[in-house]
Amino acid sequence: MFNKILIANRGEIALRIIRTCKEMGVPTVAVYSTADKDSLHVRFADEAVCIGSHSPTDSYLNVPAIIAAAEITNVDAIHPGYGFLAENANFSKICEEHDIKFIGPSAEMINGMGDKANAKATMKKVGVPTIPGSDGLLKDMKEGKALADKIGYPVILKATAGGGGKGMREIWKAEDFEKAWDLATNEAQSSFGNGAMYLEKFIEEPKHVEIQIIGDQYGKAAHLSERDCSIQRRHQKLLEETPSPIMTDDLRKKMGNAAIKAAKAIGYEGVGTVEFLVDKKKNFYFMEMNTRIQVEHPITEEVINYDLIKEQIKVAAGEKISGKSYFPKMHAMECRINAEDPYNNFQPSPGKITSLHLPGGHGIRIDTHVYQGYVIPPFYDSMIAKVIAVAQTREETILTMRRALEEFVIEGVKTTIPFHLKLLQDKNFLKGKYTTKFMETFEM
Ligand code: MV4
Repeated sequence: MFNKILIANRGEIALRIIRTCKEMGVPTVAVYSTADKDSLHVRFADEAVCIGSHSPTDSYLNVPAIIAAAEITNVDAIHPGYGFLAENANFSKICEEHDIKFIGPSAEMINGMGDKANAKATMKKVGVPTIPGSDGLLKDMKEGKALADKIGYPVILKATAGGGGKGMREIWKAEDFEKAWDLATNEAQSSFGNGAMYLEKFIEEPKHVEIQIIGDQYGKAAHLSERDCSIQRRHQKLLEETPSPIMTDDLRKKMGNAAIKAAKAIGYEGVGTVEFLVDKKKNFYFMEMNTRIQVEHPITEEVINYDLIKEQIKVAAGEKISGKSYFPKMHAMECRINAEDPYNNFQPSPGKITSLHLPGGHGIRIDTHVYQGYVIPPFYDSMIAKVIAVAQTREETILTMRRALEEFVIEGVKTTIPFHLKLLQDKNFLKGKYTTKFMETFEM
């Protein structure tokens, strides 16, 4: 096991990692920006090092400062959490060059999956279902248009360097192709410095269902069932649940096995997520692979009784996994509580939390770094808490979640709590009938 772990992150995920490290008897080092000097991750870690100003590029993305903090404190591993440097191949490589274990995959693996057309080609080669479309990258607009005419509209252009919806354009008719091509390539070029595109048939009103996986350093891999993440707004997830309302035992086995095949094909090490789109006929297609621990990991932990961070650290330290997969015994849901105003286009609402009462009781887990008097800085993402409800059935989970959200008192900032309470009353949501288009028509 590691002697000491540095956590290159902030907020609730830094706390989440510190808590597991404590249980494992592994000392921790927090790094923090000047804006985070009063944060709980700084207080809960055994040591803390200030690495720069409030600006992420100066602190949580500042590789030389983080490596310097790691060397000074003599850690032998770095946990990147999610966001920031978690999927930065260069950072993974620099850690390796400094003999510090990056708790996550190698630079090659991150690059291989970070290039979306390459990831798709890798999956197609080993027999994981992919969406019909171009064979790799498109040479030019003309090639794309000819292919779109052949496979039929609607189609979607995707930036190979993309993800999170940037550099992506739906195209519904041939005459719109050229304009969409220009918009997508320009956006990808300016966002990622890479305008390369691939093309797919557009799947209408899909579900976003992802499979959690874990792989060890010896070629073993297992799946840990699915999460339904279809409730998103502008590619930001708001609520996730497991099992997915559309899941069947048969579909879970098929998707789970596809995800294991994906992991084994690339010799995946660590925890990861294989994202799929599921169409109306329950055909599923590989979309992307995330090579990090994700925000919504707790719902999986709750339904299979498994500490994903602990297992992630263990495989990074070279421990073996049994290779058996896990199937849900419970139902769980996560509501992301963001400091945003749901009545005003989800505008960020940073500032001081003047009053706070967190819910609790049976079936409720709260992952948060905030406390009464805490000032939410405007420089980072607006998620301030995750309310996770777990119960035997979906119906009971919804009742527990509603009860918890009603108990939640927070003053001084606006939050997404009223949105969640409304969502949990929506007729279609209650029936489990929702796709990635759900939020486009949802009215507060
Ligand atoms: C798609 C799609 C429909 N058809 N691909 C969105 C982000 C990126 N990871 C892929 N995305 C999509 N790819 C085909 N061929 C629809 C989306 C999509 C989406 C996917 C998952 C969750 C929310 C979404 C919202 C809009 C579009």
